[in-house]
Amino acid sequence: MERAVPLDEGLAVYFPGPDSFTGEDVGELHVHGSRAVIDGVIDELCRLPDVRPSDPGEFSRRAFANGKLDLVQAEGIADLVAAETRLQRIQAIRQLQGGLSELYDSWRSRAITCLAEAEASLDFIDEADVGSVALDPAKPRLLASDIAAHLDDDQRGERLREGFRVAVLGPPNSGKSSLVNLLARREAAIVSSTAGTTRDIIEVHLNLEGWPVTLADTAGIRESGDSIEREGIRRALNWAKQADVTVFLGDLSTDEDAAVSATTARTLRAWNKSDLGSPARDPRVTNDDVVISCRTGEGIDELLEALRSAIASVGGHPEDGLALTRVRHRQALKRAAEALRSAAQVESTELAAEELRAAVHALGRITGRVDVEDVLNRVFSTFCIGK
Ligand SMILES: Nc1nc2c(ncn2[C@@H]2O[C@H](COP(=O)(O)OP(=O)(O)OP(=O)(O)O)[C@@H](O)[C@H]2O)c(=O)[nH]1
Ligand SMILES: [Mg+2]
Repeated sequence: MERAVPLDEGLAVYFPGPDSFTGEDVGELHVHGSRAVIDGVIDELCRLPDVRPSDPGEFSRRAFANGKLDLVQAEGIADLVAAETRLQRIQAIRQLQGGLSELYDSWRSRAITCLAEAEASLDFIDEADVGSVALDPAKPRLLASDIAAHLDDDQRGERLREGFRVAVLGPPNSGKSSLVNLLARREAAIVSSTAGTTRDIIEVHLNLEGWPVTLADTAGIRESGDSIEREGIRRALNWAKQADVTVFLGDLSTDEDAAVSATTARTLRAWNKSDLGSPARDPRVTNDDVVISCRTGEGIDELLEALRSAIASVGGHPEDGLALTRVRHRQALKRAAEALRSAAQVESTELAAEELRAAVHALGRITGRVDVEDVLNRVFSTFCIGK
């Protein structure tokens, strides 16, 4: 028989409620992080009666149930765990600390005030002093426009959470793959002097001074008889349509005029192979363009700076104000703003009250103030286990 051997040497910490993360009494075991140690400890623990592994997000869900956090803060935790860059971290920690929750709750309480006024005027409808407590339609209208201003943000918070999409487009052989490899600092894409090398989209992830960026190397754009290459070009243009910024990379060593106009996103023009061409005398190069060489590294810092500033101009800065971070919030806010606008318009106070109740409910669902079992299941199931 195998002799009993300890599983690990570790640390046990006891957090008594209600000051623990979940509000309950919590014990933590700190062990060495290898697969074998973790599996061994979990197997042993699960032999005990009433012990089971936690579900994804279960700790945060308990903290929510015990009033330690609201739903928006809980989502802030998930974002903090997933944050890959400094600016993503700043946005997530601000959300965790309750900035967005305060904003949404303040809107909810303004909607409740409107509702109370509408209901009060309904209650006193038969009495002599009707009118003294009537709902002033300017109030829901103003609240709706405050919410609309928050919604009209170019989705900068959501983009920062998800990362900015930057497409590198250009004619075949201009050095798109060379540029992507240089920025990614690895040989992600095949580089060759054969025009039409890249067909599939190759995505690499960059941290551009805190901005999370997905950079895509794409197939060179040209009229092609090859069906696989044509499919690559179709994908390239498609990806670029969804991009926040497009880098158009021209080739100074050829004099072909290669304009790509298929993208709606903001476009940065760069010309590669300055070591072979003479950009100063090239009529295609304008003052706004960046001249680079992937071979010598010339102009690469300048290109990165131009890219960073293009992204910053679509992205804003998480410290400049509270940005909407999730589609879930956006949908609820849209619903609330619509209901508030109707409340300001309808003739009957009864209908106005109905709309205001819908607005209060929609705003309450964001932070989880109202009964939202369906929302809870959706939110917490995206968490990782142990959070
Ligand atoms: N002299 C010089 N050659 C370069 C430079 N950048 C890339 N090249 C060369 O140009 C050729 C094409 O480079 P790629 O990076 O494969 O070009 P691409 O735009 O990805 O080409 P496709 O995938 O075919 O569209 C290769 O032989 C590279 O070594 C540069 O700055 N100077
Ligand atoms: Mg390529």
